[in-house]
Amino acid sequence: MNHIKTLLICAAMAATCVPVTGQYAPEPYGLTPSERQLEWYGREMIAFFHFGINTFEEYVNEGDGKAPAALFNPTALDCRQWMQTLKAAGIPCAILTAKHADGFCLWPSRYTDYCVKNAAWKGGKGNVVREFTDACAEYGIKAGIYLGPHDRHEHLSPLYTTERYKAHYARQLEELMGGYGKIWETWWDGAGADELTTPIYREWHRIVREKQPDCVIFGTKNSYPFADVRWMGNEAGQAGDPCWATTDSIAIRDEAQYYKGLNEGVAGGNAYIPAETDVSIRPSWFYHAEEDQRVKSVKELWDIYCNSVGHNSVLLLNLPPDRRGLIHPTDSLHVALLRKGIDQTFARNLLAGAKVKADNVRGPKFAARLLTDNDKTTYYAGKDGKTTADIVFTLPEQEEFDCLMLQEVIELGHRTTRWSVEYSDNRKEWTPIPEATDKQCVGHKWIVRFSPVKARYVRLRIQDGNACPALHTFGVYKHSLLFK
Ligand code: IPT
Repeated sequence: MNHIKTLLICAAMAATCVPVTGQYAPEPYGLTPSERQLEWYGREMIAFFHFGINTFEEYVNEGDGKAPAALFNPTALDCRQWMQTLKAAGIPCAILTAKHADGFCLWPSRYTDYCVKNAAWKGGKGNVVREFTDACAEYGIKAGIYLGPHDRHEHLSPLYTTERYKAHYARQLEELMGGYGKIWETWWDGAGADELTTPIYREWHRIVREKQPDCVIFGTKNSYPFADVRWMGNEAGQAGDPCWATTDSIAIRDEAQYYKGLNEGVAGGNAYIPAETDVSIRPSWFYHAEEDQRVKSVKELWDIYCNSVGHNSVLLLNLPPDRRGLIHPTDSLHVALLRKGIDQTFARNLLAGAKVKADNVRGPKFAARLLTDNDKTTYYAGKDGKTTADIVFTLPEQEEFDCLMLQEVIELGHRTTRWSVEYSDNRKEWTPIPEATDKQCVGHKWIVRFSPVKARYVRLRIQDGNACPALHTFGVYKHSLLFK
C-alpha cells in the first residue's frame, strides 16, 4: 500500500517537475521593441493636425515667417470637434503642429512674440495647445506635439545663430513638455533642418526624456540617433514591402540607399526603429478651401491603411482644421467610413471555425488554432531551431475571400523572413496567391489584398526565419463593400 502511494507521489512529482520545453515561450530573436515602441504600434493610427498661420494665408504650406501674427484668427475653433472626429474614426492619438516651419507658435510662448499672444483670435488671450491637450484629456486621446526644429521666423533676426537657436528651441521644448500634461509623441521634422546637428538634438532629447519618459520621438536625419520611430521615406502613404522595424543607422552617403533604408528597413539592421507613415488626407498639409473636392476617398484611405498599418508601420494621417478651426465634414466623414470599413472587413475571420493542422508546433500552449482565437494574449509558436512551418486550415465549407492578415509576436523580434499563402479545394493541389507569395517580414501586422478566391483549404507556409515562428493572428477576410 505504502509502496503504491510512494509511486503515485513520484509520478505526480514527475508530471509537475520535469521540464517540458514546449511549455516555455521562445527566446526573443535579435532586436526587440521598447515599451514605448510597443505602445506606439498598438495605436495603429495617429491623427496629424497641421494648423497655424499658413491656414490663414492664400495657399501657403511652408510660410516664410513674415506673415503678421494678427492674421491667425479661427472663427469657431473647437478642439472637441476634432476629438469627436477621432472617436468616430477610432484614432487614439493626435499630434498638433504647435510650431511649423513659419515659426508661429500656437501657445503663448514666453520666448517669442510671434505667437497667439499677438493674434486677432481671442484678443491675444487664446492658447490652441491648451485647448488641444484639454480636449485630448477629455476624450481620452493621447496628445502629441510637433515643435518644428526649422524656424524661419527666428532666422529673420539679425542676431540669429545656430547656437542661440539651440537654446531658444530648448526653452520652447521645456514649455511644451513641462506644461501640458502627458505628451505621447514629439516630431522632429527633418525638412529644412540640416544645420541642426546631432549634438544639438542630443541636448533637446535630454529635455524630452527628462520631462516625458514615455514620449515617442519621431526622428530623421540628424535626430535619428534619438528616434523611437523613423520616417518611412515618402509622404504618399506607401510603406515598403518588406518594411522591417530594424534598419541601419542612417548615413546619407547614397540617396537611393537612404530612401530604401527608410522605406523598407534593413533585415538584421543594427537599430530597432520602426517606420511611421505620414500622409495628408488632402493634397496639402494645411487646409485650403480649394482642395475641398480633393479629399482622399474612402477607397484611397483603405489603400493607404493597407500599405502602412498593413506593412508593419503606423499611419499618421493629417486632418488639417480649416479657417474656422474645425475639421471639414468631408474629411470627418471619410475617416469615419474608413473605420467602419476596417471594422466590417476584419469582424469575420473566415478561418475562425476551421480545423487547424501544423507540422511544427511547440506544444499545446502554442497550438496553431490560437492563430484564429482573436485573443491578444495567446499565440502560435514552433519548436526551437525549426524555422519553417506548414499550417493547414480546413474550413467547414467553401468561402470566398480577398484579403489576409498576419501578425507576429513583435516582442520576440523579427523571426519569420519568408512566407506564402496558398489555397486548395482538395488538399492535394495547392494554388498560390501571387500577391501573397514569398513575402518577407511580418512584424506587427501584414495585410495582403488580392482578387477574390473561393476555397475550403488555406495553407500558411512559413518558409524561412531567423528563429522558430511566433505568430499571433492569421486570418482571411472579405472586403467591406465600403472599399469597393
Ligand atoms: C521630409 C524630410 O526630409 C524628412 O526628414 C521628414 O521630416 C519628412 O519630410 C516628413 O514628412 S521633407 C518633405 C518635403 C518630403
